[in-house]
Amino acid sequence: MAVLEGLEFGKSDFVLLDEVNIEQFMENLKLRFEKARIYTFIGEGVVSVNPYKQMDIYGKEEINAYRGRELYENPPHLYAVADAAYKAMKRRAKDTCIVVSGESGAGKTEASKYIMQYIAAITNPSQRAEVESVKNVLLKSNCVLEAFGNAKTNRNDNSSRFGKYMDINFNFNGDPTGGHINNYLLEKTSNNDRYSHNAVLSALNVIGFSEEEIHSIYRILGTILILGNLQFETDRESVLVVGMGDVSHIAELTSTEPDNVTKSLLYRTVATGGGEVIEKGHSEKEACFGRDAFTKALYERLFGWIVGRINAVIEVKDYNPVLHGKNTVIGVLDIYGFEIFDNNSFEQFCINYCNEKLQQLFIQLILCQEQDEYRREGIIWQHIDYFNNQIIVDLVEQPHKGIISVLDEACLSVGKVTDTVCLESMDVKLGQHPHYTSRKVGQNSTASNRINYILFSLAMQLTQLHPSFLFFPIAVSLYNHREPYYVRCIKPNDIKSPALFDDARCQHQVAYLGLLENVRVRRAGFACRQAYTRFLQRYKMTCENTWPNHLMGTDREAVEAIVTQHGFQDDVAYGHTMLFVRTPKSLFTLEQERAALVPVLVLFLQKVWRGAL
Ligand code: AOV
Ligand code: MG
Repeated sequence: MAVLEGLEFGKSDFVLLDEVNIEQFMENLKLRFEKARIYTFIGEGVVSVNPYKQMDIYGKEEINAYRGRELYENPPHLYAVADAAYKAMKRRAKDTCIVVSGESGAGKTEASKYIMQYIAAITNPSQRAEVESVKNVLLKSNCVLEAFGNAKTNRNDNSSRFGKYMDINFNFNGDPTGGHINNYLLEKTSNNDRYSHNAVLSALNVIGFSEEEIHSIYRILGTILILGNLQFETDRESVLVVGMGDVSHIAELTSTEPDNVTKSLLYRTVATGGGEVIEKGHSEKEACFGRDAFTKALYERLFGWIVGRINAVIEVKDYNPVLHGKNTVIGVLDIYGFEIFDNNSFEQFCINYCNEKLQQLFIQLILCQEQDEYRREGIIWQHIDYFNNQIIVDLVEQPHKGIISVLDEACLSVGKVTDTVCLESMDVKLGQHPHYTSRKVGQNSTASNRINYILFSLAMQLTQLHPSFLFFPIAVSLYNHREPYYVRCIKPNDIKSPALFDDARCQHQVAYLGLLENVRVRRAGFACRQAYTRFLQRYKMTCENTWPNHLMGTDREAVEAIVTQHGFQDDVAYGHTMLFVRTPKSLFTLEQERAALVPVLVLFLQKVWRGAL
């Protein structure tokens, strides 16, 4: 809980609301946005509203203010969450992950970059060269990945078309030793002019790409660009490429003969019934389809190769557990956000499914984590109701009757199954599902029914189905054992304005992100918790029985003495190893008292040192 902000900026933690209801939540969110306070805590997580303008809150001064401090000691910030994850990793040798979620354009990628920059800034104080180079590569890789993996959409000028899970490995010192990037590429569209050629080139150099490799990248990009623009024409039943100059250019870039290029664009190899292999000419439509598939495959391979190349540079090498201690990890997950366009395709289906899956993980972990901690510490817990989106996830992935399974079946009989047949099969299998609306009905439905939109997207080219997105949910569940920290991003309006807080749009996001339930869970439980030793260390000066040292049997008894002296014994519960405080106000009181005592104490100590006492 931030003690440094006045009430005119609203409540810095939603758990401090007088009452937890949507009106108060929205009022606080709006007030803070209007006062340029874009971050607000919910316990250890942070809600972020995209400011759509540069904020002067990411400098050295802020980094120093958050380094190694407790959450409530500073105003809410991404840095506070990053520091909490870092502390858990360093002090308790915990693997942690920071999950950044929110819809397209809500600010996930920006947030994950600030988090990475913070972690880079607070580590390696001794400036060891090998650690610096790992940090450099990790930071620079963002620029390269964005240049190749982001594109402009209606929703976001710099929209991530790939999901990214970036792991940073640390040694016992808390310094980065390497990392790994998992990418989940969906859309193969880019050459983004947002990134200056020079910036990308310099990033490629820092990462360690050789001149030859960089040259190859540009040659492949050139090929992709020319290929993508190739046109075909039909002349007396045979299909031809329009403009042979382009073909020669592609041949030159790919070091092959023009004949090979035309052949691969206009023909395919088919096995006949008699075991013979023959070449069959494409129709004009088939040639276009082949060209697109080829271009996309080329792009995907290039992207995959670049990620692989970065991984090879940053992977942890020569790790010696005896010398370096346990190898711990902080992961930062930044995926493509939920999106709806006028025309939605299979990509939107995948993107939105991944977001549902992520929300499911949030629900499970937030509740399980709380429940686990209370159980471990012997505290009694009250259950809170929440909307469990498992039902939506089931609609998509249930074996034998979920949407994916219907699509799978259709893929097995490509050529025989039409879009209509596929959609009918879905009607039969899913017609009874409460969140399924048949496409026939769905065409007239409203924006509030998300699944309708997903189903709109199913009139698609089934042959393009790519299974890589299915790995994403599996990969996410692998991180279940990590301690998660959440950044929940909200997009304030659809016109990228720094001044407009669109109430309805924001409220919709607050609802589907489950933020109110999150606050309730946090409040019904205990808003703050601290290990006895740490609590004692910080507040022992506020109680005569514990200052300078307590003579009680255990730290817990000493903590009880402090709590009782300050009169908030009804606001706490004593766990096996930590104190749970229901309302943060109690801690505020202690914090204030401590703040008032520190100067007195400093004066006292100075006198002692000077021998005046
Ligand atoms: P996204 O990652 O959530 O969308 P971005 O992080 O790309 O969204 O943010 C979209 C744009 O909003 C950025 O390009 C910035 O112009 C602006 N923005 C976001 N956060 C900040 C910030 N903290 N300060 C200033 N401007 C910001 V997508 O990748 O589309 O789901 O697939
Ligand atoms: Mg993004």
